[in-house]
Amino acid sequence: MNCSEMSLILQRVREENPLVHNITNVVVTNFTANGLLSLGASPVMANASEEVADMVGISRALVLNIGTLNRELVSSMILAGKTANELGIPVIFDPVGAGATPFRTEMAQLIINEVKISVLRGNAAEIANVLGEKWEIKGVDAGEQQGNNVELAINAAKKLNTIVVITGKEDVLTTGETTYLVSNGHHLLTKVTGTGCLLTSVIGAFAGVEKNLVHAALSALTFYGIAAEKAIEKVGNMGPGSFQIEFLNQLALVTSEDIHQFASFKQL
Ligand code: ATP
Ligand code: TZP
Ligand code: MG
Ligand code: MG
Repeated sequence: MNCSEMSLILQRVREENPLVHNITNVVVTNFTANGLLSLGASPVMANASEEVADMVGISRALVLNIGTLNRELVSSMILAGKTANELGIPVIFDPVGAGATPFRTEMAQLIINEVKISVLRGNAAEIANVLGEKWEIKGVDAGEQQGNNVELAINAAKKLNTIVVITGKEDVLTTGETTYLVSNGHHLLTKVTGTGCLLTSVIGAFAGVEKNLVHAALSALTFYGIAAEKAIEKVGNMGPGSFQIEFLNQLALVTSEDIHQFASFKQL
């Protein structure tokens, strides 16, 4: 895939304003909705089991996020996910905090067993714990443990039969056969809560307009990292608060030219 193709997908998100149905956590709900709006997509948050099947039926992508889960919410996620599968709507899953508690790990694994996931996105510890490897995780943040993220992602993609994205200093995207590395981004993203969750929803928006989900996810990762770099250029070292606001601005401002100039990705 090349920068022109990436730019076209971004343009289509902005033209088509795909409705993205999010069943997400209470920490990041507002940030996620504003980030999707800034990008040019349409967010909707709907959790009730009485309405999730109807809502996913009018949406272009479904994003599931277990950041502040409970049993009722997990039931809604499974119902929405199964409906999305029947309708051919992509399902993007963020197993926030998998491994931090046994409940989280079990519920993440249950969702993956019940719903066909199109793209699984998490930090390295979350993806490892979903696979049953007990990596150290500090709440919802990747712990200090280091491993080979490329190997881990390929392993996960093969075992779970889905596209896997592991984010960090470099992002890994793999089908198990084809693997890309994206190095756009900035470490201040880790100092603003919800930047991982919003990225998962941004992948949903791109998947809502582009059937090739590897191209959709790769474009989303590159675009997102460039938005962070442009935000830093504006706010310098003013700190995470200013960065958060400018990052939201930049989601609306990244252009095709920026993608051609700044994209930093490679196929392995
Ligand atoms: P965590 O809770 O461990 O921070 P997360 O779910 O918030 O995980 P991240 O891995 O932080 O997700 O990814 C969110 C965004 O931040 C991605 O675009 C990723 O590329 C970027 N990112 C994360 N760490 C770094 C880093 N050290 N340098 C540059 N970009 C980073
Ligand atoms: N606690 C439960 S969910 C959540 C926190 C702090 C937000 C996590 O967001 P992200 O995108 O993984 O940093
Ligand atoms: Mg984070
Ligand atoms: Mg996260």
